[in-house]
Amino acid sequence: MRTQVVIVGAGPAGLLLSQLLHLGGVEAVVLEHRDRVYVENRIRAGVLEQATVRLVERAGAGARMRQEGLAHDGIKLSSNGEEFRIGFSELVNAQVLVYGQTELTKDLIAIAIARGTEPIFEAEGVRLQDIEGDTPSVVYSKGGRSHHIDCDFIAGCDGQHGICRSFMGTVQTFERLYPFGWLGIMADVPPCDDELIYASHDRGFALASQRTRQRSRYYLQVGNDERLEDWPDARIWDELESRLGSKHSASLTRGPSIDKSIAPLRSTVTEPLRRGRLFLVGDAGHIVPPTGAKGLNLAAADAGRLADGLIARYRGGDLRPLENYSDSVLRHVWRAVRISWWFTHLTHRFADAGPFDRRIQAAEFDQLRRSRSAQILFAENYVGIGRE
Ligand code: FAS
Ligand code: PHB
Repeated sequence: MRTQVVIVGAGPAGLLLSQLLHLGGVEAVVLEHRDRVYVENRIRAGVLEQATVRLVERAGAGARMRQEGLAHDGIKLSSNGEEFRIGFSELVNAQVLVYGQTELTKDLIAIAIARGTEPIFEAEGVRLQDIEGDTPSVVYSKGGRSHHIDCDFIAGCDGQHGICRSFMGTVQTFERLYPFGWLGIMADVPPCDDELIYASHDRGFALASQRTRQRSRYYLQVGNDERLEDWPDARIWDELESRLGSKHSASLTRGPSIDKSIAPLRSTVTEPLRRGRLFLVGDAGHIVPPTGAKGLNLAAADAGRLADGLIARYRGGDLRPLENYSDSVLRHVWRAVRISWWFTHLTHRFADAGPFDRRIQAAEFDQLRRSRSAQILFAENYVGIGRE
């Protein structure tokens, strides 16, 4: 088999890249080691920046997103129950769209099937060959048969646990592990507020998010040693009520969880993001804590940049966008890593933080509450530094 680009991974990065390339006249094959049901039901992110919305629409997959996505003009921040709002529209004339990554994945797979570019699911044992040469190739097996694909380029879109990073040879890895994780719960109950609430509390961080007006998504900061079985629904609802503050006690509708998980928080960046004909895209190249809602949006931005570079190369032979891929993506990634690191430090409880650190956190919250220019900077960072 021969194609122009092999894409490893059918998450948002791989699926978006595949459709943008297809529309740009570049042939691609997507290899995914899970089955379609698993991929379409993975619960992850929920906030799309405007740049991401534009890329999904450019890929022709934006109809349901536009119809069902919830436009948000601002978010609320709370410190020990004292709450204030940061209005994106009035501060920076921008919004974000609340639309589950799960739904976005379904939309991208549906459009791929409609265009005859469906990913190859349950592709196992993916291995990359000759990525430094002019004739790279990818081998995999499916249903007991092995397959070989000759190609020009390989996009490693296989996420934080993927294999493509292991073919990058000598790289620099920058890592910050956080001493806590997020316990996430999904429930078919109305959200406690019409906007997202990021709550910093002496007991720990909490986030009130949503998927629809009838489906809520909440998170609690928990220790890295915490186990899901120690968190029955009732304990989660009680802790959310404590951390979100009494203002939301009446509006915090409880109900049975339809999904519950604990994910560790960390920042990781791999440099460079290219080796010969192999490019790392999205989580395969960088991970950020979900505090700033950047992970999915970074993956989409990477996919857009690589698509533009590959289309330019095939259309007219201009290699400069491809040559600039790693540096331009890393500039954007480090800005998002800093924002996510800063917002995590502002809102979470660190066990080794003493009274001095907590006063600094309180002073930072106070400046954000009082200073319009601090709120403008926050809003610019949250709604998306987009693509320069
Ligand atoms: P993905 O991990 O989404 O996709 C990689 C794909 O590659 C997967 O389908 C995987 O099955 C496949 N794959 C892996 N190895 C393979 C192999 N060897 N061969 C073939 N295929 C392979 N971001 C936010 O903004 N907000 C959040 O709230 C948030 N919550 C998250 C919760 C969890 C538990 C996790 C893990 C991440 C979360 N993220 C969140 C980040 C997340 O949304 C990612 O940024 C986003 O999924 C990145 O998309 P991709 O780069 O496509 O990687
Ligand atoms: C979510 O709804 O999953 C979500 C929203 C905002 C974040 C993280 C996760 O910062």
